[in-house]
Amino acid sequence: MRPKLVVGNWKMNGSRANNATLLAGIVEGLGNGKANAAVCVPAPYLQQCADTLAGSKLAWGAQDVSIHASGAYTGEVAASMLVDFACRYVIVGHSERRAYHGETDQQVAQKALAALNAGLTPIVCVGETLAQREAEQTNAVVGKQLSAVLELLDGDAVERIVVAYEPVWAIGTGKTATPAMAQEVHAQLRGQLRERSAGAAEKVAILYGGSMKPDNAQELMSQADIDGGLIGGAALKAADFLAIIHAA
Ligand code: 3PY
Repeated sequence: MRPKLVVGNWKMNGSRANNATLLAGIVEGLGNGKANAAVCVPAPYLQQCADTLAGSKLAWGAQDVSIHASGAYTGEVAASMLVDFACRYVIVGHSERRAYHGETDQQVAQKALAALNAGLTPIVCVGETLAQREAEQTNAVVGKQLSAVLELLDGDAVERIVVAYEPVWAIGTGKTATPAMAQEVHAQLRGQLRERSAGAAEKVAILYGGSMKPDNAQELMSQADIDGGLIGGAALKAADFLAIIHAA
């Protein structure tokens, strides 16, 4: 049985003052819950996480990473730098990065590899647009996105990734895939992992993202292949985020 994982994606939200209240509220409410939990925050707040979360049950991470190790790449953040801030996770290939920064499947795969090489856990996001779903291309689109990552990773490195299925049409829209719709895609992704390695299929957590909220979290996470959530807006309120973690 895979442990559940709930990760907050703060996106470009936060301030030192608000973060302090939010992080303290989450840590206080975590209690002895079974699920693992983490927050992926804007890079400038990683030090604040390292300072306030060290020794707590809440892990932290970033929302993007460079494919390069160092050098003349203005604005980029290397995986080794995230390790300096004791990050455990980094999100790669979120649909907002793919859409607004033109990230390709191959670049996302290289980001996942850079993260793994530094000892981080990449949370690899895949998902289809509404037009792609309506054209019945969901399986092909998410399959290709995951394949690009699997092709680049050697041996058992695949076992160290986390996958997040986030239908683009459910991000920031309030629309959520039904549990059955999400489970169908998660099962396909699990099958794809199994073709690569039975061990990876058993170990890799596949999270659902896209408007997961306290009122739909439990039903989504009770599906056989949904191992947790990547949470957007609801991760910005301690009570909502905790309700999702406790529903896991
Ligand atoms: C959302 O739920 O809006 C997300 O994009 C989570 O990553």
